[in-house]
Amino acid sequence: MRPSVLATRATFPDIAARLRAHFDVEDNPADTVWTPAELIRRLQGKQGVMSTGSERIDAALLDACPQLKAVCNVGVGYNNVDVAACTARGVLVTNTPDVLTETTADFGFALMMATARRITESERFLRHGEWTKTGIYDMFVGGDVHGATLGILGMGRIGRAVARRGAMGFGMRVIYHNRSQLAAEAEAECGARYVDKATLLKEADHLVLVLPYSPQSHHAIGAAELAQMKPTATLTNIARGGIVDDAALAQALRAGTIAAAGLDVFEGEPALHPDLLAVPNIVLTPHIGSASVQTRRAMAALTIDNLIAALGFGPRAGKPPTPVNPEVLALAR
Ligand code: 8YV
Repeated sequence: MRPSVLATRATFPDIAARLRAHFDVEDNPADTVWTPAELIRRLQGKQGVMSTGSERIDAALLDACPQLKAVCNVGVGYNNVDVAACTARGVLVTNTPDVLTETTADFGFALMMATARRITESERFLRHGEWTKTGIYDMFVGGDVHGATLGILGMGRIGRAVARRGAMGFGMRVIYHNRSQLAAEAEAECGARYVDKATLLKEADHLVLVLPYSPQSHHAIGAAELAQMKPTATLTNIARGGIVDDAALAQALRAGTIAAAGLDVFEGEPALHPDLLAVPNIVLTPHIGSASVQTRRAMAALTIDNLIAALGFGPRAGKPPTPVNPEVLALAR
């Protein structure tokens, strides 16, 4: 009997078609976001799932779906998956690192620049017909990006790619803070210098967040941290909702504690804290950091490679390219 798999969200049909060569596939062409109960119902009897950040894969789901062997998540972040619960039950988890690094770094840089130079705020002004006089000396003056100090919190692959853009493309001084300091060679390669978190907050002209979400990084930037930043500084979050205390950020933007923010991710998305919508000095995008055609296709293809291999098919049978908990594979041998 062919294994059955569930693709929880719509994806590129030509890429998804590869699943049908090996599996009976239930998919979701309407792209509905299922409730946890609906997800469990649809996962009954399935050995694999192609999941996204919209689905919570937790112990309750795993216990209700004991035949599940592989959770292949579209995205480099996998905080929607309880990896320890999966490992304890011998369920393999995979993600999509590397293929999205440069695209997400491009986006982070674009969002940081748009925030520093007030691009969307000034566009709104123009669209509303408010531009009635040319040559106003301080109209939408922002902060420079070139030559400024770029601060990066979290220094994985995407953090390093953002650092390279700042150091090599824009002559920025790049400082970072991370759980662990990079090796000297890695620091030299991306032109960044390690500092403690207090120094990062105090010295950054533009602070970019690129750390994974975990209980330890919840509200890593809240009122106390914002208060340590320069009043001229910007904050850009391309990491995960919940790393920033959105209510505290809205308050800081209103009070002028920092100059501006660029957010691609939010606590409780797709809902937004209403106060964020009420402040002008903010650039808001709907979690599209990895959204280039090439990268979204590469993410889908990698997820499908993982799922096919995880369930023992294809040229990499038993050796999925990007496992999160490879110890499960070792146990299965
Ligand atoms: C995805 C992301 O859009 O890779 C990640 O961690 O946040 C995004 O690239 C998201 O995970 C879709 O599931």
